Amino acid sequence: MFGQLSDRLEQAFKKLRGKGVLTEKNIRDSMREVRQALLEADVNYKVAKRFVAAVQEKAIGVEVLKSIDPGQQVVKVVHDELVELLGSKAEPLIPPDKSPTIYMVCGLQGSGKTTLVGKLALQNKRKNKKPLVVAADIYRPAAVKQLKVLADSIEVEHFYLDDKKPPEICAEAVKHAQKNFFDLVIFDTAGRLHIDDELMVELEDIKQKVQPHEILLVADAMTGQDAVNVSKEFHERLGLTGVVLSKLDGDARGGAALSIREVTGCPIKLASIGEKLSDLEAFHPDRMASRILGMGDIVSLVEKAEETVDLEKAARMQEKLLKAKFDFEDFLEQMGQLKKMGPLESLVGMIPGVGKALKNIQLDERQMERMVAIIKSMTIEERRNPNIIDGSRKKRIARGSGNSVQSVNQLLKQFFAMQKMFGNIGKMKLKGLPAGMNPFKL
Ligand SMILES: Nc1nc2c(ncn2[C@@H]2O[C@H](COP(=O)(O)OP(=O)(O)OP(=O)(O)O)[C@@H](O)[C@H]2O)c(=O)[nH]1
Ligand SMILES: [Mg+2]
Repeated sequence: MFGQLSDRLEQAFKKLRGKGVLTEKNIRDSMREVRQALLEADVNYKVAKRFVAAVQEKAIGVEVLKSIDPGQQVVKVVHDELVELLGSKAEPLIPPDKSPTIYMVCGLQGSGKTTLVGKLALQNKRKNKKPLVVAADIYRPAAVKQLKVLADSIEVEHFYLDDKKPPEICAEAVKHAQKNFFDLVIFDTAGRLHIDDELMVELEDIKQKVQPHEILLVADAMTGQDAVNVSKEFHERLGLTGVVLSKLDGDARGGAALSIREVTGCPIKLASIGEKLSDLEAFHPDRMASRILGMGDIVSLVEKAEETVDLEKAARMQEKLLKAKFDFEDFLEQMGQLKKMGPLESLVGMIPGVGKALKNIQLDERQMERMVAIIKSMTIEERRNPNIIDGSRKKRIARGSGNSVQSVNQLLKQFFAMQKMFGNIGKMKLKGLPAGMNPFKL
C-alpha cells in the first residue's frame, strides 16, 4: 500500500545519494521533499512536520562515515525515525489463558471487525487454544449469522443470546467460557457509520461489566485521516489497549498507518492484510518502516558501517588508555558516544582483566553532566594537556561551568589517577583494579 510514498521518498533521497558531502542546504532541500511525500500520502500534517524536523536535526548532526555515501546515512536516519513514529517495538496481545482472556473488538461499520474476530479465533485455535466468539452485534440480523458462519467454517464455538442486550450477552459469554474452560473470549461488537453516543455508551457498559484484557479498535487504513480521528475518539472514550490496522493490503496512501500511533499514543498491535482468515500479522514497526522505505539493504549497510567505526574508535581508545595518552578530549568524545555504544565502563571492560573489576560501577547521569560541563569550560589546550591547569585556570573553569574549584580539583585528581592506573595496566598488564576504586566518582 505504500507504493506511492516509497517512490516519492526514493526520489527525495536520490538527490542526496551520490553527493560527496552533505550540506545543511541539501539536507533541508531533501527534507522538504520528504515532507511533501508524507503529506501526499495523507500523513497528518502535524505528524509530518514533527517528523521532518526530527530527521533534519539528526541528519545535520550525523557524523559522516567514510565508507558509505552520506545520502545513505540520511536514509538510515529517516528509517530510524519511521520506526519510532510507528511505535519502536512490536506490542503483542495479552496471550490467552484459562481465566479466560477477553478481547473486545470495536470499530466503525465495515472496518473489518467480524473478519478480525475470525482471524484471531483461527490464529489461537492453531496454537491449540480454545476460543469462543461472541455475537455482540445484535442490531443487524445478518451480523449474528455472519459470525456464526465464520465460526462454523473454522470449527470454533459461537455464543449468542437472542433476547439480551450486548453487555449481558458478553457477561454471560464469559461465564460460559469459565465453566467450559475456554482460553479466549472474543466479542464482535456493532459498528456504526459514525461515532455516536449510543454505541459508545454500550461499549463502555461492556467494558465496565466484563473488563476485557484487550480493547482493540479496528481502523480501516483505506479511510486515511478518518481512521486517525476515529482511533483518537475511541481511545478517549474507551481507553483502547491497541489499534488493529485493517485493509493494509489495499492501495490506500498509507498516511493513517503512519499517523495513528503518534496522534493517539495507542500502540498498533496487529495488521490485517487481506480478506482471508489467515491474513493477520503482528505489527512490527521496524519491518513496516523497511517496507515503506524499501531500502532495507541500505539500512543494514549503514548499521554495519556504524558498528565498524565504533569498533575502530574503541580500539583506538583502548590503545590510548593503555599508553596513558588519553586526554580530556578523548573523555568528551567518550561521553558523546555513551548513548550510542554504552558507557565508558563497557569500553574499558574490553581490556582483559579490567571488566570484572569495573562491573559494579554505576555512572550517575548528573555526575556525568557535571563532568562534561567542567571539561567543556576548558580550552582545547587545557583538555589536551591538563597538566597546565593551574590555580587561576581552575578558578576560571569552575566559574565557567557553574561548579566549585573543589569539583574541578576532584575531576583533575581522578583524571590523573585514572591515567596513571591505565598506564600501569598498559605496562604491567595488571589483572584487576584496586577494590572499590571508582575513577568516575566526583
Ligand atoms: N482487503 C481486505 N479486506 C478486508 C480486510 N478485513 C476485512 N475486509 C473486508 O471488509 C469487509 C467488511 O468486513 P467485516 O469484517 O464484515 O467488517 P465489520 O467491521 O464487521 O462490519 P460491520 O459488522 O458491518 O460493522 C468484508 O468484505 C471483508 O472481507 C482486510 O484486511 N483486507
Ligand atoms: Mg461485523
